[in-house]
Amino acid sequence: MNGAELLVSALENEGVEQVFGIPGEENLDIVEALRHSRIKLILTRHEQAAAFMAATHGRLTGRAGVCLATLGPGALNLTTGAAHAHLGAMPMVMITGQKGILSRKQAGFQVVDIVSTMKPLTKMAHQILSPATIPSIVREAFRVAQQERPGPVHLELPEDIAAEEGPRIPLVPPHPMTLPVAHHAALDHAGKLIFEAERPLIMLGAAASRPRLAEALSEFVKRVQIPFFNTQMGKGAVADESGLYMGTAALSDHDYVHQAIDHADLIISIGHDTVEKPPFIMGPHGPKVLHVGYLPASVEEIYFPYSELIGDIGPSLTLLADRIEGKLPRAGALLPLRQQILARIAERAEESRYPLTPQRIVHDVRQIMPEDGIVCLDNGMYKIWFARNYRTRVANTLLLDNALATMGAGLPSAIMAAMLYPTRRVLAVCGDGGFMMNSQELETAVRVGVNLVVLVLEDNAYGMIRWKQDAGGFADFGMSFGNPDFIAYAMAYGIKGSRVDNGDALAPALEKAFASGGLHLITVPVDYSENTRVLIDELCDYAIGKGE
Ligand SMILES: Cc1ncc(C[n+]2csc(CCOP(=O)(O)OP(=O)(O)O)c2C)c(N)n1
Ligand SMILES: [Mg+2]
Repeated sequence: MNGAELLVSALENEGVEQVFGIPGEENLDIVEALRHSRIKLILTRHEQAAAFMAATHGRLTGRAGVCLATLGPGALNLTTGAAHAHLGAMPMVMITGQKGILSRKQAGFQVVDIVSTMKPLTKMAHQILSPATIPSIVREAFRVAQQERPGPVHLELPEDIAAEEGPRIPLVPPHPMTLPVAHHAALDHAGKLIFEAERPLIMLGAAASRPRLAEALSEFVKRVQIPFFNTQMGKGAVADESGLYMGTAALSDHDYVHQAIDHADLIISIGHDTVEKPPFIMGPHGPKVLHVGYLPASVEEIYFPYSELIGDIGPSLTLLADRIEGKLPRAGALLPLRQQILARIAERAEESRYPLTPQRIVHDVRQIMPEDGIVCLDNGMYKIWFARNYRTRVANTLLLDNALATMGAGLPSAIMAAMLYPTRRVLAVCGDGGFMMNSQELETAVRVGVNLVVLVLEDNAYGMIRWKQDAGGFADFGMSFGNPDFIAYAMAYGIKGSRVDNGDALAPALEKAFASGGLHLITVPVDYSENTRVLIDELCDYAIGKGE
């Protein structure tokens, strides 16, 4: 058994079903071992997309996704995906090749110190030096990637170690892990804080969206009846039909949801990760924050909790609810603000203007997506609108990256979601800038045969930056570009393309595409004048009205 075969059986031992990537000649032993295994090799058209797909696998299942690349250039193409998984806490294992380490027959050709490159982008980066260590290193890689706080791990397998024959080394069986639950003294203290609060408010952050947490979290909110809001990456963690949803903090301040935040005297911050763009700015006179997390909070200028409840979040919250359920007469103190906040957010969502307003686009997408449908966003201006306006009912049904916030991840993550959930509707929403960063993956989507609709928002610009330019008083300069004919582009991949040509045509186009199955690309022109009208002028007037 050679090193590559041992590596692939160690991957099988971890339950890996697919490996995404682009091999190079240094990976050929691994490719050969994959050919004889149960694991599918899914080629992508850029390594970055393979990493985004593997990261999304980890995010949606809690089990690390695996991607593969060659040495040097291929490995370097994984780095943005590594950072996306690292900041976004998505379990992923990256495997890259390397020239032989026992001799240097090609001298320095294509050799880059990838392990050092990957170190700051991962939880662990290792070069494998002998086949004998493979079973334990692979087990350790998956353990590290999947345990809290999850993230990426990098393993480099040099080609001579991959080819080296040796005895069959026993694999290390994975075992289920039970995390420690918060200490009873911390639970008592947290219970006391909540009991004493006049106007408590729950915030659901990125870690609240861990797949295994959904049920316990919804149960906690239902039992304590305290209203909640979420960060962008905490969206969907508790169904907003609970009657307790107060909004999403897509901006850091001055949005309508901040009315509730500003009035709260205690924020129970569940799973907040400070990699996210701040959902609110803590200051000395604001509400107290109780941090509930798998791990202690990292203290920042704008986040410094008053108290912490650390441990496995689900069971800890169950114990907390046992202490306070039914004993909180002021639990709903902030609820009277709810209706007004949500009504303001919903304004103008049904206007027939053409090009379409972002509010209308979000509204129409919501109409067509079933409760469990998954919307995967790329990065652009529309992300703020979706985060703010899209109402989620099921955990992990609005996938967005508010951590690295990289462009180019929308399409690959949607392909992964569609592969994992073939019977659910999956929609990728991309700007015309971000879509073109990984649009070549349409071919991957065609080849793997997913049902997927890709919605491209056309403004012929890097709209988000153009808006920031405008908001910052800069001249409109350097942000516009031309686009290919997206319908012809779709046709070139053998998929159906269509263009929304009036203000009421988006929902029917989406419905038709989903109903007919397969892969579709729809383009819709977007009117971004709403960015300034709502997100600057209207919110500014609102802040002035409050006397700020
Ligand atoms: C890889 C990468 N490059 C640059 C940026 C900075 N950036 C954020 S949004 C944005 C514009 C996105 O344009 P587009 O995809 O067309 O979406 P729009 O805002 O126009 O809707 C840019 C350049 C980024 N986040 N990621
Ligand atoms: Mg654009």
